[in-house]
Amino acid sequence: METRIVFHIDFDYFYAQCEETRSPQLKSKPVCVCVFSDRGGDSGAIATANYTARKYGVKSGIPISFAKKRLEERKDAVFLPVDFEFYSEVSEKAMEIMKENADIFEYVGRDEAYLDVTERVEGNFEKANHLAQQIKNAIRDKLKLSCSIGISPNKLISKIASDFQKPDGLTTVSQERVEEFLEPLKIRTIPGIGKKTEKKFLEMNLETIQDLKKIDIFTLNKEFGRKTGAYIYNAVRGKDDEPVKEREASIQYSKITTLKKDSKDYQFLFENMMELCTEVHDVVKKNNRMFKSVGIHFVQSDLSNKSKSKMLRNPTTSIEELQKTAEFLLKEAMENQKMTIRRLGVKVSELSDIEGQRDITSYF
Ligand code: DGT
Ligand code: CA
Ligand code: CA
Repeated sequence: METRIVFHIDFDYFYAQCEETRSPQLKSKPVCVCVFSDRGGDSGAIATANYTARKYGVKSGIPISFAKKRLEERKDAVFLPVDFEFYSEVSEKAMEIMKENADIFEYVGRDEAYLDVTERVEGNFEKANHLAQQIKNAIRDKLKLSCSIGISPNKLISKIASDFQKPDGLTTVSQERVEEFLEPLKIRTIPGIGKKTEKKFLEMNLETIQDLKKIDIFTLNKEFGRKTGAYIYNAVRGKDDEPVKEREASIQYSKITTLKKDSKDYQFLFENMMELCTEVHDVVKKNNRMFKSVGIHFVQSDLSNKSKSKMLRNPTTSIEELQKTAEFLLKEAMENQKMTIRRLGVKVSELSDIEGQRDITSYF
C-alpha cells in the first residue's frame, strides 16, 4: 500500500469544555461534569473534568463524592449534570468542519474522528501539518474549542499521537519517525491494551513498547490467541492497515415495518417486534456500537403516531436487553390501545463506541 496520511482528532476534556464555551466564567475554575445516579444526593460518577480539576486527581469514572473530597480546598469548584443534547449539538458542528477537510471521514464518537487526507496533501507531511493547524484554528474560531491532533501513516499511530501532547496538541509522526516515537512509550498507550494486559506484561518485566518487541509472535499467540497476538505484534512495530472508513455520526438506528394487516393483537405485534429487534441489533453489531436507550413506535390506522422509549441503566450491546425492553414498552403501550396499528418500529439511541472502552482481551 502507498503511504497514507491519517489524522486522529480528539477534543480536549470534551463535555467540560462544552460547558466552558457556554459559560466562559467557568474557565478559571475546576469543572466536573457528573452523571448523577437516580439514588439522589452525590451518588453517581464523573464523566469528565477540565484540566484544572484533573490537577487534584479528578478523572472520568470516579465517584462524585471522591471528586468533591479531592477538590475540598477549591471552594470555586463546579459540579454540573451532563447535558448530552448540548454536547451532541457542539459535536455536530465540529464534525462538519472536519468533514470539509477530509478525503475520507470516519466518525468514531462524539469527540473524535479519523480523517484520511492523503490526496489533498499529496502525501506530504509538511502540508498535512499545515492542514491540521488550519483545522484547529477553524474549530477554535467558530466553536471556541481546543482539540488534539495526531498525524501519521495509519490510524493506530495517529490515535496514540493525538494523546501525546494533550491538551491542544499537534503531533506528527512521519514514516521515518515511527520507531523512535513508539519505542519509549508505555505498553498501555497501545489502544486496546488495558489494565489487565498491562499487568500481565509488567509481571514479565516488560514496560515499554521497545521491551515488548522482544516477545516473538508465537509467545503472543499462545498468551492471547491468534487475533490479539497478531494485533499486539504489529502494533508495537507501528503496523496497521485498517483503512479509514467513511462513517457519519448516527444518532440512532431504527427499523420500521408495515404490518401484514392492521392489528392490535398483542401476540402478533410482539412477534413482529422481536423480528425488528433482531434487525436493529444487526446494525448495532455491524457498527460496533452500544446503546443506552430503546424506543418503540406505532403508526396507527388513521396514520397518527405513538411512541415510547426507555433509558437503560448502562450502555449495552445485548439483544436480550433490547428485546426485553421493547417487550416492556409494547405491553405498556398496549394497555389502553384503542386503534389498530398499521406500522411498527424499534429504535436504539444514545449510542457509544465499543472500541477503546474495554480491554482488548475481552472483546477479541
Ligand atoms: P481528554 O480527551 O483526555 O482531554 O478528555 P475527554 O474528557 O475528552 O476524554 P475522552 O476523550 O476519553 O472522552 C470523551 C468524553 O466521553 C468525555 O468528555 C466524557 C465521556 N466519558 C469519558 N469517560 C467516561 C466515563 O468513564 N464515564 C462517562 N459517563 N463518560 C465518560
Ligand atoms: Ca477527548
Ligand atoms: Ca475521545
